[in-house]
Amino acid sequence: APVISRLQYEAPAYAIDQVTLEFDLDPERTRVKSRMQVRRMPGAAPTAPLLLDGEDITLQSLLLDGKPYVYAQTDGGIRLDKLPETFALEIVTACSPRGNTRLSGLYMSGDAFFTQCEAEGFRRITYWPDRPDVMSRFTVVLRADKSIYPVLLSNGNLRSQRPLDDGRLEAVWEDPFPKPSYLFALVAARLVCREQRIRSRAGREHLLQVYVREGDLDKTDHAMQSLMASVAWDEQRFGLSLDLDRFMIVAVSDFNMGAMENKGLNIFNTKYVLANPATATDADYQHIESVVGHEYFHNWTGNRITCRDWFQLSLKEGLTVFRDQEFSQDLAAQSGGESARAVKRIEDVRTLRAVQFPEDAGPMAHPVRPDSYVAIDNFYTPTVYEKGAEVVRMMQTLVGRAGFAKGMQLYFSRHDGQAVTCDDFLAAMADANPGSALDTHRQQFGLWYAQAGTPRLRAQGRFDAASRTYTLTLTQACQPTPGQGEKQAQVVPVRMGLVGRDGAALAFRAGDRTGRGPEALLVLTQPEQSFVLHEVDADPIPSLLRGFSAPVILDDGLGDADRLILLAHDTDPFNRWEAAQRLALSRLLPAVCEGDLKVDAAYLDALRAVLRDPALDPAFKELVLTLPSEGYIAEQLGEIDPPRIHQTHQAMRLALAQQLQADWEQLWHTLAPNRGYSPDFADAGRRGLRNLALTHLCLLGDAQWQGRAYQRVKDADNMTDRFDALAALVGSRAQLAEAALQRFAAQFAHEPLVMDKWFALQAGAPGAEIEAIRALMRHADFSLRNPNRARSVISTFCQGNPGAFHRADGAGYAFWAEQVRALDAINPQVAARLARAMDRWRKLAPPYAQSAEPVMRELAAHPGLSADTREILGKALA
Ligand code: B3K
Ligand code: ZN
Repeated sequence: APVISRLQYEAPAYAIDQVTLEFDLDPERTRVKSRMQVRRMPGAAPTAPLLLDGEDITLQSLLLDGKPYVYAQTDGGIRLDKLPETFALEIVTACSPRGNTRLSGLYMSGDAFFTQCEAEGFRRITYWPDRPDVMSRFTVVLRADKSIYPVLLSNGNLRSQRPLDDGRLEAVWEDPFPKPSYLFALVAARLVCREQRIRSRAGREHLLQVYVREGDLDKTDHAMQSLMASVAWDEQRFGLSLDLDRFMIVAVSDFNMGAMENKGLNIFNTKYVLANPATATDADYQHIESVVGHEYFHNWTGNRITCRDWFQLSLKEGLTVFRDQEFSQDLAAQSGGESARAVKRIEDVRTLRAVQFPEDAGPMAHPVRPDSYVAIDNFYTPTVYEKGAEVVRMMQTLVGRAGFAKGMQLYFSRHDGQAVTCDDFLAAMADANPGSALDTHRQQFGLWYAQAGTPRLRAQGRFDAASRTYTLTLTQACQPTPGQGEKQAQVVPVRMGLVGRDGAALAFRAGDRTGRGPEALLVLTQPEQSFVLHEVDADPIPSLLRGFSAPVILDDGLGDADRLILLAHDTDPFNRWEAAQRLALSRLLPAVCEGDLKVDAAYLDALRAVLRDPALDPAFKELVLTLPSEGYIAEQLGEIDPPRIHQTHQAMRLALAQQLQADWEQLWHTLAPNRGYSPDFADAGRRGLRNLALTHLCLLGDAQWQGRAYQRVKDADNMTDRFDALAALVGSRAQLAEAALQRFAAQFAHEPLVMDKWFALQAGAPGAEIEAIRALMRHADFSLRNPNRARSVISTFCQGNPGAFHRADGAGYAFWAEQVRALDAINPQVAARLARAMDRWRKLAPPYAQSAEPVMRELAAHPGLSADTREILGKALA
């Protein structure tokens, strides 16, 4: 498959102003008639051909202005030459939704029709210039058997609906907004919906709907609440109102990813819609809130202003992740106060470090705005999403919240209705904030879009008592990444403060024009730069990169004593947490390398003090007491021995369980639940910490605590407590684990999303053997075709259970290769994701790397492999 390069971009030669699509829906053979109004773009050569993409569809007829027209076959579609300036084009094609196991284009889930068109699924429905910079007004006519598909949905407004003589139903939908093909959607199914009428701040009435299968209606309340909160938030924070009369969310259980922002008709993985206290955990509730928000926010950032080409994906994704993060922070703060914001920020940074940092250090490292790809689906990555969001966040840090809102306004006034680039967004932000650091350094700031790799910062400070100055010298460097040997210095906003040895915040003055205060924003732009802080009264401990003000790796040069002070006293909650993580790492890393783990009294006392501090949120305590993940530990080491990391990690957890036993017990008793279940910040935080206590107490192997956990699996009144108790039993290899698992499965056999958790818990269990994974795959409810289920077993084992997956005998790798092949034949997108489990193989210690390589090479040589999977393996082996 060819490599597509960013710099090859050419504007489309033809515009399609209007299209009417008629669907005669049939599982085996769906007929699609497309009638387009085509116009040559001003500036395009009169000889320019019209290129239409098409994949896995059969062309039945093609008429130009009502007459058959000759077309040429191309690699991925057809080409029309010698065209008039404007014309009507009518194309009839057929496709087979039942046979579409890739879940891209028009496909079946159970006996219902759904579509997924981003990035390149529309070409699997009809011939079309399937690129985001071609925007059209869509009218959609759907016809299907009324008895099986009583609900027919598409984008925009329902114009009419009527029964036909042949027992079918016909619905006509019209989307008032021009859109690219990737935002097209249809649904034909037997569904029920929860409805809500709302009036916006602007005074307009809207109908919100959440569509699910019969029987799931009692799990739609939270999604609807989240949607209403999203609508209100975007109006309040950015002045962006819902632009449609009707906004629909539809849940489907077979879906490649989380959800999709189709205009007015969001289609969601059931995982991000369905929740009630009996089936969903606190984490599920949170994810639903943020994904509902994310897709809704795309209505402006993505749909009203879209991407010129797929290299600009982060224009909509980075920005929309940033927006959903801010939304969740604001909601958390509403119920949990300001410290809830910090908790959400810490969780987001933890995700970034767990998934994006390794990507940036591995064979798939790419800039936030990639330069080339083979399969665009491979670039829906943590770099484009999460690092992209950090880049947008740095802009906000540099121009302030109000300045950022101004930048958004300018962005919309310039580009509403257009398909634009990441540069356009940066330009609007900088232009709206003249004289800001973003404006001054705009060109250099653009390197965040262009350069891959995580910059490393080193900090060194010197206090001079005589002049009362503290000189902070920062250096930055970035390792080479594939295709980028040399890196230039980037713009790094460093939010910082100074802490005295007594723990008190020290005031200082950062420059001539700033006043004396507890905090400053330093803007590093050089490879090495010194900042002189004035009026410093005592030798300080620097608290750098507060709130994680830039996505970099920081070597702060601090020792244990400094970190203990920061953990106990820093006014920045992020850096308090960070101090705890670093204290844990400085005990874990030597133990992984040399084998003897020391958990000293100073460290334990510090943790105890956090647990006992009545002023701190339970959610924050839980984060402080959660060790860095095994994956994050691995990234700190030159050579990775996953089983050894796992053993050390477990040993440390056991030590914390033993040494803090009295505190865990105390927490268990004092955090007894409020009556009734609410997923709000405060209640979820209490549950989280209490269940962390139970997890540690079970680790002790104490029959009494394991018995309590078993009791909770039996009688908990919500899924969070039930599942956490089950996980505590499985994670501590308790004897009762097996019985608890069986009980749980019997109770939730008819709840697929709960069963996904049950499968995943076992696939991720410490010491899971391959045979146990195969046994899960022989379970009557296992299916390779359902992405959620396949991921719950196979990806959880291969990507989420490093201690068991990496084996000296290489059996894990052989299993992985077998599953990648099997999945690839069904669904390349899902297979390519799984293929990435081996991204970091070159860093593996012997014997792991040695046993991985031949397996990977053999898999890569398999002739039938999809372009998606081939691209991933090719890069890993390059
Ligand atoms: N835009 C979609 C992702 C589409 C993935 C295609 N492989 C979901 C989202 O980011 O909101
Ligand atoms: Zn998105």
